[in-house]
Amino acid sequence: MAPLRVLVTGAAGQIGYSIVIRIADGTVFGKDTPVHLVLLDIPQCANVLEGVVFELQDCALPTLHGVEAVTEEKAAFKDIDYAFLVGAMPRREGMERKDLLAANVRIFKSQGKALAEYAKPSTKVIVVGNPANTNAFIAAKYAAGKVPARNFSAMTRLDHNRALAQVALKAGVTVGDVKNVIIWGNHSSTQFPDARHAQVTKGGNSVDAYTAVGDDAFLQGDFISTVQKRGGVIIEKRKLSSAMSAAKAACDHIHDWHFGTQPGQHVSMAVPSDGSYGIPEGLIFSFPVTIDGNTKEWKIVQGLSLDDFAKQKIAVTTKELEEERDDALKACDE
Ligand code: NAX
Repeated sequence: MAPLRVLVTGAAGQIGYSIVIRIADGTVFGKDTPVHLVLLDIPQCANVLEGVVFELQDCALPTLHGVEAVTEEKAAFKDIDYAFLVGAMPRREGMERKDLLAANVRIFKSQGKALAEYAKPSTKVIVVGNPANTNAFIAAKYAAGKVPARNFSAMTRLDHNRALAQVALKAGVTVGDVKNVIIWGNHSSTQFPDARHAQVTKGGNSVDAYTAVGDDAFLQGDFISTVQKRGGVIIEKRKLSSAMSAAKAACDHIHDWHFGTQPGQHVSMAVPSDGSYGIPEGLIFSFPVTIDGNTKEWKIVQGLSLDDFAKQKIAVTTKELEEERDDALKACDE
């Protein structure tokens, strides 16, 4: 079997350091699937990247058939099957939101073009670098005609995993007993973590999360704000942003895209909207999705009921994403 060619950008960074081992050791694509890892970062990080390559070699992993460090997009994107786009321009002190967006538009425009020019048309892309949804939108725009938009996604799986954990803690079960929470919208503080359709296995029975938790005020209050603000709390405590949990979530996302979701389960993934739930078409919006492991195609879960509370929350995150998209499109032309 030819090894899967997997690109990680920003591989000299902190998420990069936690992600590469899980891809290389078979956690993401299985213990029987050989992988060739391509690590991209900016030229100033070439030495750090080389250190990561050496460490991966020193891990002596049978699934890792090759690993290379590159600092140019052409070499990075050539013939890849999967891309973890983690690298992005971080917000520096005094930087306006508009400047940050413009810097990231430049990066993801260039990477979108590189995907179109060098990658396999079947390449599947997860964007982790922030603002993740809008970065994915820009990359997809510039890869159009070669890599279909539905092969682009942004990560909200960390928010999804945080939501599972919060429900489990409150219901007094382990996280494996909770499924089908939903993150709607943007990977930002406007996201809507929704437990209305979640299920919990308790005492051998499957019950809805509202029954299992028995505290509606929590699920419509602290639960939502805890998940929305978790990233900030981690920075406050660790003085660094989430890395271990972000890397694990990115690996969960691609694992499920590659192997499919479990029967009766959905996961949250930001994907181009097809108009479902009234979300404008093309917006990269986090939805509940199921994935067929044979075709590797995702489908947005249809027919979930949304009450006024949910509709209002979804409207807020939709508006934010539309504004981000419009600002990014303006920056594309500048
Ligand atoms: P780090 O600053 O540790 O690493 C980022 C790396 O990207 C650096 O090594 C940098 O040199 C590299 N880089 C910058 N521009 C690049 C380019 N054009 N091509 C290739 N590499 C480039 O950040 P880290 O903590 O690893 O976070 C990475 C990104 O993930 C950030 O944008 C962060 O905001 C975002 N996050 C997204 C999350 C999500 O749920 N979607 C959660 C975690 C994380 O905050």
